[in-house]
Formats: sequence, C-alpha cells, structure tokens
Amino acid sequence: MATERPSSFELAKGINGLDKIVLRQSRFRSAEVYLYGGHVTSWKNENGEELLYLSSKAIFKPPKPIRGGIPLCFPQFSNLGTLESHGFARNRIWEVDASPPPLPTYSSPNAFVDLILRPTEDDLKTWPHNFEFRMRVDLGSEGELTLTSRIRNTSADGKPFTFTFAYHTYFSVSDISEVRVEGLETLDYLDNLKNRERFTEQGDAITFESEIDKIYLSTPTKIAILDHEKKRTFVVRKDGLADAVVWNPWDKKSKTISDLGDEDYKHMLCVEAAAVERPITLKPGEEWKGRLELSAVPSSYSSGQLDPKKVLQ
Ligand code: TA6
Repeated sequence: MATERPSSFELAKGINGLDKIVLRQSRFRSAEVYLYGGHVTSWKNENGEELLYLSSKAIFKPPKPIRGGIPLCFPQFSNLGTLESHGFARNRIWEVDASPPPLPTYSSPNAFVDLILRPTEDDLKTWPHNFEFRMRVDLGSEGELTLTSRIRNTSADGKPFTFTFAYHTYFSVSDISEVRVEGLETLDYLDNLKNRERFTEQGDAITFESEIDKIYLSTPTKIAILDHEKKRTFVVRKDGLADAVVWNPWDKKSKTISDLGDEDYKHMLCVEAAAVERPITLKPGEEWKGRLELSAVPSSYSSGQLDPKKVLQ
C-alpha cells in the first residue's frame, strides 16, 4: 500500500473569478477542479489534449451547475427524490481539506487535492442530515485521474440517511457515431426515455445513433469507451458504484438545454459511475467510499477491429 505524502497543487482563479485547483504531472499532463461543485473541469494528456468535454456555453455562475467535466450527483441522482435534479453537491462551494483522514495515494510523485463539503443551514432544511463528503482528486504519473469520495454520516440524532450518487463524467469524443462502449453488453438497464422500464441489452457493444439515457445495473468494474477516429480508448474503473449511466441527448434534446451547444452532442458522451438502483444507507458514524479511475490509452485495434479483451485487461 502506498504511504501518505503531502499533496501538491496550485490554487488559481478560474472563469468568473471562481477558485480552482490545478494539478500537474508534467508539462502538459494536468487536471483542474473548481471549488464550486468540487467539479473537475479539465483533464489533459501528455500532449496537452483535453479529454473531458466542457460546454463552450457552460455558465460558471452559481447556482447553475457547470455543464461538462465531472459533476458530482449527491445526495440524489436525477429526480429520484424530492431534491433538485442531481442533488446539491454540484452547486455548493467546497473547501480544501487540510487534514483529511489518511488515504493511500495512487500516484507518485503526487499531484492530488483533498476537498470537503459539509451541509449549510439551508441544505439541512431540505435534506436534514449532517454529513461530511470528502473527495480526493489524484492525477497519476501515467496521466490517470482518480476521484475517491468518502461520505460519512456525522448526524448526532442517531438517524441513518440514504442517498444515490453519480460521477456524471462527460468524455470528449471526436464523433459520437464512431464511438463504441464495451463492458455493458447483455446487462439489464432502466431506460430513462421509457419511464425507467427495465430491459436487457443485446450482446453487441453499444453504439450511438440517437438519444440515449440508460442506467445499466450491476455492471463490471471496468468499462471501455473506444473512440475510433481518435484511436483512443478511455478505460473507466470503478469501486463501490454498482451502476453505470450512459447519456447522450442527441440533436432534439440538446436544443432544449440552454448551456449546451446545438451540435455539441456529437463530441460528448456521458458514462457515469453511479449508485442508483440500490441507494446507499449510512448509520451515524458510518462511511461509504466510491472510487472512479479514468485512463486514456491508444486503442489496441486497427481497421475497425476491436480487441475488447486487450482493452479490458
Ligand atoms: O445522467 C443522465 C441525466 O440524468 C439525464 O437524464 C439528463 O437530464 C442529464 O443527466 C443531465 O442533467 P442536468 O441536470 O445536468 O441537465
């Protein structure tokens, strides 16, 4: 197990003067996290290429959540409860956590930051549960990006609480119609476009030719997103997050989303490590951990032939 070392990050001013954290591993490998939302907005590879989609129309102004990057959905995914859609964590101001409980680091030398969110008085009126939500964002020496969330019930009232969760990751893709997702075939899913009715996915990799909004249930811990045109594969590894949501609004829905460009759907794909079907319940003093690791590797295929075994190794 890696030992705990001091973190290294820069605090800077982002769009509209909002505070952001910059993590660097080399001249070009970097990641950025806004304290607003605890929101990762950028992840760049060794060539300085952006790997996350961020809308050119994103509004960096509270209370509107940032469109793109990695919004955090907590304590509610989507409209599965009484709170605003996707909960409030994504539009609160987080703090840098100067003394987090130890957590092994995944990178060496270290480029990571620990953030923390606690409920405001107003939050407690709509969601009457005291919690500490700690998140470490770690940029590894090979460019991998790891987000580790630890959520603790700190209520003094002896009551448990229940939540749903997602890392709502927007990947940047060259052309959505050339993208395939491996690792979700033959699984059951709830279709958000059909009143969350349950279906079973066919045996083939998922490809995209129209709007999709599905919650795949109890998925493997690895999912691969193959971008044919870029010859790049994103590998998503997740722990503590049973489900995976796949979303692309396509043309019509995009036009109804004011902070998304009309044609942007062609260059984005959300694959979201999530806990939706079985909400998480924490008794006072209990903690839950959910980890997401993203890496971007050259696709191990040529002339359109995929080798999913290699990709998922
Ligand atoms: O994760 C998929 C989803 O819940 C979709 O139903 C879609 O609405 C999307 O998230 C975006 O939600 P937002 O509240 O960020 O506009």
